[in-house]
Amino acid sequence: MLKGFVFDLDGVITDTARYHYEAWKHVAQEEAGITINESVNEQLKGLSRMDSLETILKFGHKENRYTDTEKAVMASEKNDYYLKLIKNMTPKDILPGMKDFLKALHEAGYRASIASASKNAPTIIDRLGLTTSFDGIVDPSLLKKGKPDPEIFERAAELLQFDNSEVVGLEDASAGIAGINAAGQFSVGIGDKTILKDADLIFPSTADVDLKAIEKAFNDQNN
Ligand code: G16
Ligand code: MG
Repeated sequence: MLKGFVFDLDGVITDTARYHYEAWKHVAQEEAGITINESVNEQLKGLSRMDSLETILKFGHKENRYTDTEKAVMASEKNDYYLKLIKNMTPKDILPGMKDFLKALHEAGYRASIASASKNAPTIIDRLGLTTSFDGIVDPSLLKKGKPDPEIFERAAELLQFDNSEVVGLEDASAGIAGINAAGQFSVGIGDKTILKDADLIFPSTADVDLKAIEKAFNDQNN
């Protein structure tokens, strides 16, 4: 029986990718002389802060140039810059349709949690005015592996005290869909159907996400 929903944050609830991009662009240029572009930014989606930095250094052919301490300084500089950018976020930054979707699922008696790789997820959820919409937020610093590993999605279901078979996971990245599937949860992809082809159900955008359609697809698969 369907009982709860596990949400990715960036690309599902709000668009933080543009702020991550702006912050990394600044730090990569200033600290390492690396000019990143949109296609590098695409690869950073869903990656942890440190994995993002490693990806950028590799792109600039500087993966062996810096000590762990230097890398930690760069990552923390990026975060300081990022935190300044997200300070201006407001409930207006919730992606289209998601506020209504959250309202509908609560009215129907479901519970929800957040499975985001971001250590800043609680701050962002607060800025968006959505703190009471979620019954839990996974702490990514406690995880052994990032997406596509299922761990973060399993923890998010545990926070709700539901079994993986009782929750739906929503994601905009293919690594996230792989993680949801590996956790044994029903996967909902938001975005391009060729990229998210492994999802159990796909909506082209957040504005299209529909509770009734999810319930129907979930029940069809489980009956
Ligand atoms: C998000 C972003 C990633 C970012 C990661 C860590 O993940 O997609 O680009 O690197 O969080 O963020 P922070 O530096 O704030 O800890 P998700 O899982 O919400 O898509
Ligand atoms: Mg995402």
